Amino acid sequence: MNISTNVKSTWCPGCPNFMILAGVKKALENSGKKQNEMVIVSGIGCHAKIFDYLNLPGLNSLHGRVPPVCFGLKMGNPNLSVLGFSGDGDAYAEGLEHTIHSARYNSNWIYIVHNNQVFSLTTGQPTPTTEIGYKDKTTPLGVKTFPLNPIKLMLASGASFVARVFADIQQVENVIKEALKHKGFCFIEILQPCLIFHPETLKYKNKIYDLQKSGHKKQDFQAAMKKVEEFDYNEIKSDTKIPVGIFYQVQKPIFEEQFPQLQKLGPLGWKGIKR
Ligand SMILES: Cc1ncc(C[n+]2csc(CCOP(=O)(O)OP(=O)(O)O)c2C)c(N)n1
Repeated sequence: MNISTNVKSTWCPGCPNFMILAGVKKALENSGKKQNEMVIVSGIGCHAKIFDYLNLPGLNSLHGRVPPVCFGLKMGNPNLSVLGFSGDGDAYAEGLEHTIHSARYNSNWIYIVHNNQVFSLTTGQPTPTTEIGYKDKTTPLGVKTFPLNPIKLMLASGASFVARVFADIQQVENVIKEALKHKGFCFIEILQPCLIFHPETLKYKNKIYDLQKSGHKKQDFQAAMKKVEEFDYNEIKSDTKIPVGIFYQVQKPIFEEQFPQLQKLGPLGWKGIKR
């Protein structure tokens, strides 16, 4: 299966979003799923352009509203594999409440957040994960607030699969493959340096280390909470090592599986039901 499109890319040359796209394609094309068994949803921003480059059904939704659209799709047809794509502005600013409740609901879909620690499409304003001191034309005196740690937030909110990877083809492919096997809400953050507005974060590439290779036990909540503390999104210039991989994975009740009427739906979802 080939899920490429002929749409000309408008990402900046060399943008790590190209790596994310390549990793997503590899994972989905080799998933054994048919094109009409998968649905993609995007927010608004540079990340959202991925919608144009994947030949899959879906919705290019509103800024910050990826989770309710994914959740709605899952309610309409629980047989679909649903993947949502957001930016950090999308997921942690405008749409933060949806992100939290998605973790709590544990509906079986995959949320992929391209975190470049700025609002890139609108030319680099700070988001909730931008480091203290970052300056742009809207914040000439520099950011004064400590960044949010989204991994910690997702763990605290009850997510059953919490991962972070760097925008590297292999890492993205591997984590999506694992997420496709998981039953429940999967939160995947991808560290995606923005070469234009936040190029310092490119150094993350040399600071990451693999949680699974280091013996981290992903079913251990306390161990995950401890690992999360190692990188706080503020020390982007220090040599602090950044753990990547699956922080936490457990089986919890899945929202849609608790409704018998949803279990009866065939491949067409509600569309296949005679009323
Ligand atoms: C409701 C709403 N608010 C604000 C905007 C303006 N807007 C468009 S893209 C964008 C930034 C997106 O940043 P992020 O989600 O981090 O994605 P990135 O561009 O960095 O991939 C904003 C604020 C919008 N389109 N809709």
